[in-house]
Amino acid sequence: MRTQVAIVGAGPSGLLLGQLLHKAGIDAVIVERVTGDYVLGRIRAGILEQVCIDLMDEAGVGARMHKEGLIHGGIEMLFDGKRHRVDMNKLTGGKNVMVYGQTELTRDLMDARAAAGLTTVYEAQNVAVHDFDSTKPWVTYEKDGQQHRIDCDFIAGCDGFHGVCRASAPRSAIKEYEKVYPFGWLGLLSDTPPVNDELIYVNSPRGFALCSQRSKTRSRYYLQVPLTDHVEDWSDDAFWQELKLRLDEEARAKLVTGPSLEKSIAPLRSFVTEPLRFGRMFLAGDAGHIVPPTGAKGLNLAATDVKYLFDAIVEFYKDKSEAGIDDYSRKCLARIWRAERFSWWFTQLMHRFPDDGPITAKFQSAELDYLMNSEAGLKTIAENYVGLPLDFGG
Ligand code: RFL
Ligand code: PHB
Repeated sequence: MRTQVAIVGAGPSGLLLGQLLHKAGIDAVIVERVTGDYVLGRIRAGILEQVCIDLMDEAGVGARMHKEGLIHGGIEMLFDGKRHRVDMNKLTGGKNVMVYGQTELTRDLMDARAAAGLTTVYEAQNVAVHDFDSTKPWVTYEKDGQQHRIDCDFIAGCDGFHGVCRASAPRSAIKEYEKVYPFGWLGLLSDTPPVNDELIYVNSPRGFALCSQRSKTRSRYYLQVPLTDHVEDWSDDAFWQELKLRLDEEARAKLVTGPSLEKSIAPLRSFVTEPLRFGRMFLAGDAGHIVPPTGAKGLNLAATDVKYLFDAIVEFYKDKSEAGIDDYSRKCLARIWRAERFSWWFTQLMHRFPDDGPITAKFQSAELDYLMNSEAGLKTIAENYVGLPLDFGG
């Protein structure tokens, strides 16, 4: 098989890139290790920045998102038993975020791809990337016991943190930066009305908690838990009990509990690969970087990588120029490090670190108190949370 762009991975990055390329008349094939249902079963991000919303529109798949997504102009911060609102809309001159689950965004992209009759090879085994240091790279995979080959101009590594593309880059050409946090997030999804109209980020003596949502009738909650905890050890009741202990009086009284639809523990990690380009192979999304979810940046960063990669590929075919692909890594990394910094800072501000003494909790309280009472402090949170503009800093 021959295509212009071989995309490895049918998560949000791969599907969004595939859809944008299709709209621009550029041919792409996606190979994915698992089934489409498996991809849809992974409950992950829930907050879209405007850049991500705009890209869904550019890809022509924004209709359901605009109908069902919930616009949020603020978040609440709970610490020392009191809630404070960050009016992001006012602080950023009218910017908002949207509550729309990664599952829904992925489903919209999958449906559009199927409707356009584009090729996605699900359950592709032993995907391998070849000769990406030449102008004739190729990808192989096995399916139903048969070996297949895709010849292409470019390989897009959209295969997540555990993918094959980054792992295939020469070790001598790659530098990786990593911080693993000493706790995880236990998430619970339930068909119960959210406890609050807006998200509540909680710094409590028992650890971090987050009250999020997917719709007016579906809630997503998270608890900071030790890395040694197993999801099987957390009954729904135990989860709700612990969440209540981390909330304020009003939220405790308002919280509606119910059976979980999904429960899982995610580890927290900051991770960046440099560079993101190896000849004719590019890394995008979680394949190149991971943020702890505290700043809700993972999916949004993936979307901006895709935007930059898409623009560069279009420039290559339409203008016969390699300037865009030559600049891809630098441009992405500038934005990635800004989001990495914010996610790391927000994580250390809001969590209990097992090796830190009581003084750290006091520092956190004092910092939160400062932030909530300073226009500059509030603005710092707001402008990072809604997402820095694409042209920030040049
Ligand atoms: P994905 O979604 O991991 O998709 C990669 C796809 O590549 C496939 N793949 C392969 N295909 C072929 N051959 C191989 N060898 C392959 N290896 C892997 C995988 O099966 C998969 O389908 O990466 P992508 O597309 O870059 O999207 C990134 C986002 O998914 C990610 O940034 C966010 O979900 C991160 N994240 C969260 N972000 C938020 O903003 N808020 C959250 O609440 C949030 N929760 C999470 C998360 C990430 C998690 N992970 C990765 C463990 C919770 C979890 C558990
Ligand atoms: C979510 O709804 O899953 C979510 C929202 C905000 C975050 C992380 C996760 O910071």
